[in-house]
Amino acid sequence: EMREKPTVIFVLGGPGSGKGTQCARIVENYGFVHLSAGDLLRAEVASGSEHGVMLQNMMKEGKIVPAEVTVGLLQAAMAKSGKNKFLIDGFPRDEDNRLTFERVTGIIPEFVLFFDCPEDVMEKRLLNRGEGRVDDNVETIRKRFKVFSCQSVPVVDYYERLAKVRKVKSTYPPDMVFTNIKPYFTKFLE
Ligand code: UP5
Ligand code: MG
Repeated sequence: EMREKPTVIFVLGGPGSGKGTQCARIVENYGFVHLSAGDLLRAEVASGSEHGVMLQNMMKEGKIVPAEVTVGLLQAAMAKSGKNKFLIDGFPRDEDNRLTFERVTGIIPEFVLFFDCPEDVMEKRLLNRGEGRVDDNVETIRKRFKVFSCQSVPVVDYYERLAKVRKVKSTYPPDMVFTNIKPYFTKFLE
């Protein structure tokens, strides 16, 4: 039996722009599976895998880990879910991530949901998050901002040229941000 190619939506935006917060709402309302690349990497570190120490050190510096690792984790999580509609949160973060995902999975995203938020707002949110993440300190947050603007924004620009970016301002309260996202998902109502 032929299996349909999965539907993938990439969810991008700076550190603390609200990707995880809004993905949880999209999952509740539109039946997507939420795959946060960062969460998968943190789970890999916690599991004590062979790459764990290297991954933890790179994340502590705000660096983008090798694409093969992230794509491998995403692919495994997609297969394991048994589902066919995915929100891939915080990925692809650079050109190599994007090309590796495309080459390995053959999947082209339906669109890119992009959260637009100024750095001062994101920095305050991250410093108040209180989940004990190794990268939620002022020094690492500023490195993450730099990596985001130098390496991730060009990926957003690439999809912008393909008219695939759906941009939402995420400085408003979470309910209001979600209201502004909904129109992009009406076609996925079950
Ligand atoms: N909050 C959220 N929305 C709010 C709103 N509208 N108003 C007020 N407060 C709001 O939100 C952050 C905080 O803000 C929370 O306390 C929330 O309650 C509040 P959250 O939804 O968690 O924001 P998010 O955008 O998900 O922030 P996150 O820190 O997760 O984003 P990053 O992109 O920095 O982190 P990620 O986990 O994706 O990646 C971490 C690291 O992993 C990277 O730096 C990198 O080193 C590595 N990585 C890779 O190498 N490759 C990958 O593909 C992915 C990650
Ligand atoms: Mg997140």
